[in-house]
Amino acid sequence: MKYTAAHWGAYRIEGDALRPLDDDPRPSRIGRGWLSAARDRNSRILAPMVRDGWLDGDDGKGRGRDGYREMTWDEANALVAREIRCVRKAHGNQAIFGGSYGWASAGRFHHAQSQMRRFLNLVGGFTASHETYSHAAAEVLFPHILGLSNRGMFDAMTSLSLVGKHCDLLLAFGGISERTAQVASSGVTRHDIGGPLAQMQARGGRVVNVSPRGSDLPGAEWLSIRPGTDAALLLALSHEVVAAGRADEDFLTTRTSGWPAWRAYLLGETDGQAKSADWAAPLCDLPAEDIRALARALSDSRSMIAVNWGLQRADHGEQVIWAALGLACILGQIGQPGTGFGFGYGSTTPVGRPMRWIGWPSVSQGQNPVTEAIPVARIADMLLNPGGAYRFNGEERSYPDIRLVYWCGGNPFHHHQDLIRLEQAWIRPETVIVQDHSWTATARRADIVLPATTPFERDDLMINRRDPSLLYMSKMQEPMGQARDDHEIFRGIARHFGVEEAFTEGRDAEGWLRHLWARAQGVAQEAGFALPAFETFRDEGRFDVPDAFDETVAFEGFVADPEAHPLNTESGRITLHNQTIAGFGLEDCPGHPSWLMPAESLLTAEAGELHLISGQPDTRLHSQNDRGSEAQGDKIGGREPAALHPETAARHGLAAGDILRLWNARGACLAGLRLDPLLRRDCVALATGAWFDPQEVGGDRLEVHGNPNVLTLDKGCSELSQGNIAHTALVRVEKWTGPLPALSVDRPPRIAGRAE
Ligand SMILES: Nc1nc2c(c(=O)[nH]1)N[C@H]1C(S)=C(S)[C@@H](COP(=O)(O)OP(=O)(O)OC[C@H]3O[C@@H](n4cnc5c(=O)[nH]c(N)nc54)[C@H](O)[C@@H]3O)O[C@H]1N2
Ligand SMILES: Nc1nc2c(c(=O)[nH]1)N[C@H]1C(S)=C(S)[C@@H](COP(=O)(O)OP(=O)(O)OC[C@H]3O[C@@H](n4cnc5c(=O)[nH]c(N)nc54)[C@H](O)[C@@H]3O)O[C@H]1N2
Ligand SMILES: [Mo]
Repeated sequence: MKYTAAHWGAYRIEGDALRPLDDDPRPSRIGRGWLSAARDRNSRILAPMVRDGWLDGDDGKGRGRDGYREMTWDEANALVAREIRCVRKAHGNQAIFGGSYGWASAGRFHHAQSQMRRFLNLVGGFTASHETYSHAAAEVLFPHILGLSNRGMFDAMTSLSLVGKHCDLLLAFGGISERTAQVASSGVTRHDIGGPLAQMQARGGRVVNVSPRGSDLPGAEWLSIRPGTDAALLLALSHEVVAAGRADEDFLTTRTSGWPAWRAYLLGETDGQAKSADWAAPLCDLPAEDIRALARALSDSRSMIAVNWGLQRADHGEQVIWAALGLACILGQIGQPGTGFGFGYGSTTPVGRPMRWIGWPSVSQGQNPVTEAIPVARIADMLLNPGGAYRFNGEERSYPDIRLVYWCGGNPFHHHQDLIRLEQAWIRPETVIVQDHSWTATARRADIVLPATTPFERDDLMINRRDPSLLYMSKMQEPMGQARDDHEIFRGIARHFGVEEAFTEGRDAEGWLRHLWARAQGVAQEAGFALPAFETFRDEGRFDVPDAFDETVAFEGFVADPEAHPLNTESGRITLHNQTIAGFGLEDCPGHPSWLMPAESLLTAEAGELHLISGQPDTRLHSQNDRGSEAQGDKIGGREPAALHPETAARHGLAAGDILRLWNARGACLAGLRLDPLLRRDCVALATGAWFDPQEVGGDRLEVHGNPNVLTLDKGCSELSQGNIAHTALVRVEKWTGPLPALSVDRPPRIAGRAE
């Protein structure tokens, strides 16, 4: 049997078609648009390219506007090697930015970033980036307050199956959405998020969706909170439980540190403002009586406070997750099956899935001799302010001076906020090299463009610790045009530096798959089971890990015996007031969970402004497959759909199917209107990922396709984490009455010698 896999699912290859696995209960809709996207000759990069203006020394000004000319691979490899050498010699390796954030594709060997880092490390290293766009605030905060690593955010979460069996009241901030649970980094064979919640409801349990969108958890009670105010609601719930004398003082005294300081804040002893239900009600736009009733219900039941990842991609995103943890401590149910605190349920498939965690091998990236690194979402700041000072997690730092950007397997002109500002920053480096299979907005802003293969065009292994099955990914078609595997591309460049042998270790791609499989066999043996021979696996295509499902109770050992199993925090306990963070003296991240007004909020908005929700798209993975049939079929007039409540639409004189213009001081874009009665009246929802297509229209710069990142704000959550704040933005909407500009991203840029 032949298989292939993607971050959104696993497929049997049947002739020229893909079939979801028979045992996948709810295959992702993203997969339906995969083949058409990968085979679209108008989106695929068919040969190595170099930008016209760069050859003429235009200082980057033509990026995004220029045409390209084709090169041979020999020319391209020599050119890339020459550029790396020049920059290295003149400025040192830290002038090369290889942060290259992005999801690339599934598959253990052909992982674009791993290949790139392995190569750059062999030629002296590069400036890296740390954390993710997904959950940077949590990645920086959790080690302080919970002693939890990035990996623990997956492995250590209480299993949703236990929530289904034991929880009576699940408060889900941002919901638990099948839309986002379609995806798991490195591949997923089964989609099954909904079962436990249905089980809970069948037992008479209450599931409450706290969100501006009812669709974030269909079938649940809906608390339609004003976006950006969840921390205030959590503080108020905490206050009400404490004021009613229902706080679990034993848990607070023996499992947490800093409780007296946080308690004083909740009760208003430090700032004269009790964080009561009456205080929070007008902030959150929820009735005070409902907040009090919810607080009573929480302390009367077996309860779980769950927060999705999206909530902390917001200004002061640390506060909401810390306040949620604080409330769970006050309720004292952490460490029990199905109750307590959860982070990220639904935000991807594996969070909360019962799982036996096995550490499968991967390709070694080597050691980076350069220690310079930036918080991932500070890319535009870095390019705009070489030498500029910034703070991160208690450190005073300055930005490196970047001369060469190498991006491989990510799309910053999808993922970054305030893309018009990023365009300005992107002019700064001397050279931009992008390796991708498709003409993404980032590839269109590169000087040297190298065409990579898609997973359909190579053999690979899907082996990841978050999925219970291993798949042999079989090649389905020949590479399109002159596309090469990322490994092969770097091998060709490595030759120019005399490190080809060090890069390949003498193996070709098949040799690497065999090598990884042999190492995986060793790992399996240690785990007490045997993997088949490589050839057997390749023929059969699939191996299911035995006894793969293991339920987890988060912090069980610590709660049972905090002395014997202390957390890796400053006190060994959960910190409700953290002395280290307090010692940093940050105004935007104090020493305990606090209410801080976001940079933009409906609470301070002018008349006519709406809150923008730019979450993950249902039809694709970020910008991937946007040119495929599933995403295209969802567009309105060729534009990304934006949702408004029917009453809001009517107030603006808009009807379903209209084209609307969304704008603020940072930018403007077009979108097609879809009505959604389950959206708050003061919000507009426009998913990420429509290929960025800014044009000059009537003397203004207008993104004509529906990319929300021309509207979002490029600012860190705080000086603690510097995470992105994609979910904090105000916009205005109006009907677009002008002629509808044609898209330009549906065809390649101008290429010399090729017909337009
Ligand atoms: N407004 C707003 N912005 C957001 C978010 C939000 O909620 N709101 N979410 C943020 C989050 S959480 C994330 S994770 C980011 C995601 O941002 P990205 O991960 O950058 O988005 P992708 O579109 O998945 O980019 C992956 C790129 O890798 C390329 N690729 C795929 N396979 C290969 C391969 O084998 N080789 C090579 N060389 N390239 C390959 C794809 O063509 C694509 O261009 O976006 C962030 N941006
Ligand atoms: N289909 C699909 N699935 C994906 C992805 C994809 O591109 N496509 N990307 C994957 C990635 S990389 C990540 S990181 C995860 C992200 O997973 P999440 O972060 O969970 O996803 P989002 O869509 O950003 O946000 C989920 C919901 O949070 C709600 N929300 C926004 N602001 C607020 C607020 O202030 N308060 C409250 N209470 N709710 C709010 C919105 O209504 C939104 O629908 O998704 C993954 N899953
Ligand atoms: Mo993400």
